[in-house]
Amino acid sequence: MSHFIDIANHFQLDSGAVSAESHGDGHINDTFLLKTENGGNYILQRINTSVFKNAEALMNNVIQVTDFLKKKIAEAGGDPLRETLNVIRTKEGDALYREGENYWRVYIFISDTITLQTCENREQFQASASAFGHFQKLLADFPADTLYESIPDFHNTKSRYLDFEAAVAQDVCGRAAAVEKEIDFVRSRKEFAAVLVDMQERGELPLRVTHNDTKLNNILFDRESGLPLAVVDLDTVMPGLSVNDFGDSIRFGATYAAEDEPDLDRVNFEIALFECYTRGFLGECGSLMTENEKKMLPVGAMMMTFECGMRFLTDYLNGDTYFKIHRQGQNLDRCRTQFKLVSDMEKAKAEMDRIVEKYC
Ligand code: ADP
Ligand code: GN1
Ligand code: MG
Repeated sequence: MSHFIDIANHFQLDSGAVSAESHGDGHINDTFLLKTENGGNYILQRINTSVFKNAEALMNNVIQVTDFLKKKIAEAGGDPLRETLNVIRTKEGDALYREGENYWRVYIFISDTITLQTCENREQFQASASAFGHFQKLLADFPADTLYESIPDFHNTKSRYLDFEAAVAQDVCGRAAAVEKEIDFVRSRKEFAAVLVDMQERGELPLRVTHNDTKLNNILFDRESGLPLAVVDLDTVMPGLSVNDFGDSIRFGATYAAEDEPDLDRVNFEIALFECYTRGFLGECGSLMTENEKKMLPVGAMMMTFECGMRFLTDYLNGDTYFKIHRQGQNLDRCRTQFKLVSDMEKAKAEMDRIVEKYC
């Protein structure tokens, strides 16, 4: 504890740090709620440098993006201190504090908010869609070429497939034999994995500045109004496909089950939630999207769900080195929920197409 406080005191806080408690349910960074003598609240994060190889370039992205968003929020009469992340610098004026191999950063804690680990109702999910759609719209004229690619090939499902095959071949933990069913599930969709990447390479889908990690718990909802207040976790903002931002929200939120629910009978793709999200997302940024983008939204949902399941399986085979786990087998459970959702979506594809058409 005192170590975290020492780290925190390198930043320009309102007064001395007094406590740092583990906070949130992110799978990547180490996040702490930091409190100070004067009652100040901050988020202290240790950046996961095995995932983000260049913490300095990453923070440069975050600063550029948040400065840009703050201007837009202020122009619209919003509160830039609550509606996006605000970086607190070190006493030397840097965006990061480096301690050996570790890189730390501090944000203003956006108080009186909640994060949801599963969707509770349709209205809430539709509101989250508007928030991510609005985020996409705000970044429509952000200069994409100034962004560093914080994780190369992040949503390149073709290279994700190769990573998966490498993990099966190496089988470092001897786990492959017991997950043959899941391995076959991925292999039988090898061609599908290429669909969106190929379209982008052929120029049929445009690259935009996207969030790339649009799960529900990366939105802070105002505790009082229940409405989305801020989109957080901006580490993966970089050029990407709008259909993937849409799709990643669907994979996490269009079910009432948790991402790691072990009982697959409880994991169902909810078409009504898909419809709410489609309505909210297209309502905000549909006018910016091309016909191909709109048409491929259901494929985006299937692709992100498939990709995430494949990534969880790959990590399980590799010995759980990427996604944080809190119990044995958690990445395999996460993989299975995703594959159950993919199967459901495959059956519901015609209905998803019809819904998208309705809101275009
Ligand atoms: P990870 O990359 O590990 O997912 P996040 O940046 O998403 O880390 O942070 C983890 C959680 O911490 C978020 O889901 C959210 O609940 C909370 N959080 C992050 N930033 C803030 C903030 N500025 N104010 C309040 N809560 C925050
Ligand atoms: C990670 O950081 P977090 O927990 O918001 C991951 C996403 C996955 C998600 C699965 C940088 O998101 O890509 O979809 O877990 N983020 C990174 O829940 O890999
Ligand atoms: Mg997160």
